Amino acid sequence: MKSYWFDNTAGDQRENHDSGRSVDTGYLAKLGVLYRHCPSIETVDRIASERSYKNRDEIVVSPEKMGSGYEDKVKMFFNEHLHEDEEIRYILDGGGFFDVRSIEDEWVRIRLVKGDLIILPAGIYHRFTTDSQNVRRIRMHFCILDANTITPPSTSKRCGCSRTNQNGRRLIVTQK
Ligand code: KMT
Ligand code: NI
Repeated sequence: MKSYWFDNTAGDQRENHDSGRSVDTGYLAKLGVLYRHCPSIETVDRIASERSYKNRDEIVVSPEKMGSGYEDKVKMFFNEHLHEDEEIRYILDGGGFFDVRSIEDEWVRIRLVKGDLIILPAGIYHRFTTDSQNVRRIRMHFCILDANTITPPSTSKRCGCSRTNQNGRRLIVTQK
C-alpha cells in the first residue's frame, strides 16, 4: 500500500498520478479509511466476521474476463460515487488504485497490491481504477465485501456546510 495526494494532471487514470506528497495511515484513519496488510484470507474472513459483514463477492478486472466491455467497465469504476454501508476491499491478485476524497475534497490516491485490505467507511466518495499493468493483462482480482448499494453523486446530497462530520464521513441524504 502506498498513499499520496493525486497530482490532478490529465492523462490515463491508470498511471500513478503521484504528486510526490505522501499521505500517512493516520490521515487515512481520520477519513475513516483503515488499512491492513493481510497475507492470508483467514485474516480477511476474521475481520469481516468481527464486523458482521453479510455480503461477499469476488471480481476479476481484466480484458480476458471482461472481454469487449473491459475499457467501458474500467471507465465506469472511475466515476465518483459512494456506498451507504462500510465496504471492505481485499486484493487477491494484481494491483489498482482507490481514490478517496479528503476532508477538503482533494483526491487521495491509495495504491493497493496483492494482500492489501482497506475498509472504506460508509458515505465516503471514491473511485477505482486498475493500474497500467492491466494493459499488459495482469489481472486484478479482489474480494468485495459489502451490501451493494451504490449512490452516484448526482442522486445524493452532500451535507451543506463542511460536507463531512467529525470523522470525515459524509452525511448521506439520498434524494427520493
Ligand atoms: C468499489 O467500491 O469497489 C468500487 O468502487 C470499485 C469498482 S467495483 C468493482
Ligand atoms: Ni465503490
